[in-house]
Amino acid sequence: MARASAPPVLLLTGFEPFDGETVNPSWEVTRALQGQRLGAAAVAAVQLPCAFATALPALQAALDAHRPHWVLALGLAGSRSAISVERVAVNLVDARIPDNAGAQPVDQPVVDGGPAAYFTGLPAKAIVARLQQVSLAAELSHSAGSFVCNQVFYGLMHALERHPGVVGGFIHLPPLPEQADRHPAARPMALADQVQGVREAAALLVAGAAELHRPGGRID
Ligand code: PCA
Repeated sequence: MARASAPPVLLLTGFEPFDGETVNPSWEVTRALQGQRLGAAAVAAVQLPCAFATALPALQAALDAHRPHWVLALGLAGSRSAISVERVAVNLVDARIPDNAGAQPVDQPVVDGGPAAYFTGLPAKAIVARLQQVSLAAELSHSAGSFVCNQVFYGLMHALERHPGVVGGFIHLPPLPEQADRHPAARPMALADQVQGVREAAALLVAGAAELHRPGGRID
């Protein structure tokens, strides 16, 4: 008997805790959504190591294993008070602190000979507008930094060059309330709100929502 065909996969990745912390909202959100249906998609959740040498091999293994139609990579931005949809990944690694394996590479490319940058495949402004509509703190971001998150974002967009039709991007999340002491400059966001924000973003991605071409840049 023919089996119903499996639903297309949305690969959701989150990072393990880093910098001596015991929790990372990106993994808490990712695992909360594991196995759920988001519109047409089934969510596959994968944890990535916060280590330059192993993060991209782990991402590639997840791409090979799940053959997703969509990829949403998440990370913590400890200084931010809003869900930040990243627009640009740069071909640069410059680590301010050591990663979880003790490596602290400085001024290296993510991909030797790769282009200087990639733009996100997400409808970034449409996602920010939707999150704000449902009263979640959300913003566009023009830099994902130069640590492991930017490396994964760049490596993801580089890998997707070879997979036309697969759409992906990166979103940074603010700290959780239990991380407030470690991140005094940021306004934390409850896990339930972060999960809701990522669900909304993923739903737009899976639905193929168009980008909103309205002003959203910065002058600073
Ligand atoms: N945030 C770090 C790496 C892992 C994470 O969750 C970053 O922004 O690079």
